[in-house]
Amino acid sequence: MIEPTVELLTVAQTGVDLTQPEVFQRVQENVLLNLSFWANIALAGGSILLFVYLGREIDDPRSQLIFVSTLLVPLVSLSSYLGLASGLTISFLEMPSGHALAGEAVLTMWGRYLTWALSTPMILLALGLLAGTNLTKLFTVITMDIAMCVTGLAAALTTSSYGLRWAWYLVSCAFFAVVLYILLVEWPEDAAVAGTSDIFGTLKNLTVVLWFGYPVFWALGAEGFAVVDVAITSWAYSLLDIGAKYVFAYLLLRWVAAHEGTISDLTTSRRGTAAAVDD
Ligand code: RET
Repeated sequence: MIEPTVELLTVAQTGVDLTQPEVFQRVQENVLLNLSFWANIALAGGSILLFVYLGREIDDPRSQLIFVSTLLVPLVSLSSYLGLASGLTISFLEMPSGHALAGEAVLTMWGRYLTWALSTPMILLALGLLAGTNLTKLFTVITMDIAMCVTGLAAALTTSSYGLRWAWYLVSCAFFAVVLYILLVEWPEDAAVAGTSDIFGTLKNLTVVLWFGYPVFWALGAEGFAVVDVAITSWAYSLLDIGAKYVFAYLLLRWVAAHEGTISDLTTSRRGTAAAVDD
């Protein structure tokens, strides 16, 4: 029953450049979409308070760095969702021929891809520090991850050719493959040496499984094959975000607060190779 309304509010007539107040109004009128933003804003706010509380007594510098990078995740998220809720980082883009919604202007939440370029490196920095990785792997994973987000943004913003949208998508997947390789092959070995295998294993599994959901929903949503409605895609991203960010961050910070000694030993024993970030 709600489908016609959703359609009407997420697909605009072409040739019409919507102003920011108009985009904002469309977001507000699409209750399902708007709720997916505000639920995450509330969650980000609550998480920031909880995380500050969890990290209040952390003294070790490496643990503090894990704490700050983890805290940045909900901080970026709050800003990201405010951008979406205000219509600032949403555009109606006309889809090229070949696309299921060719010729129609589709609501594109490009702000998501942009802010992922800031939040996902923080998740990886925290994970890498936990695994006791070296600077080379940390640099590699973070730059590849940023490249994944920026090329994902390019895929969403390309309106000249349907084929090129998918070309950008594939480039982004190639960067994602490098991130997965480091997460699944390199870091488990480092974590075993560091003595953080248990918690690293849990967080790695959570991360890998949930991160896979993002390219899947991109492909199914309005940006890709358009078999899933924009509001549903937005909720899918919002739910994935809850696991990939808040559950992840909570488990990590709870562990770090209780095992500061393990992280601190890691700094001392690997100084000169892995721990250059503390210098
Ligand atoms: C895109 C589309 C292009 C192909 C690939 C993608 C991957 C996105 C991922 C996003 C993870 C986001 C997280 C956000 C938390 O704040 C850009 C969807 C591979 C993996 C964890």
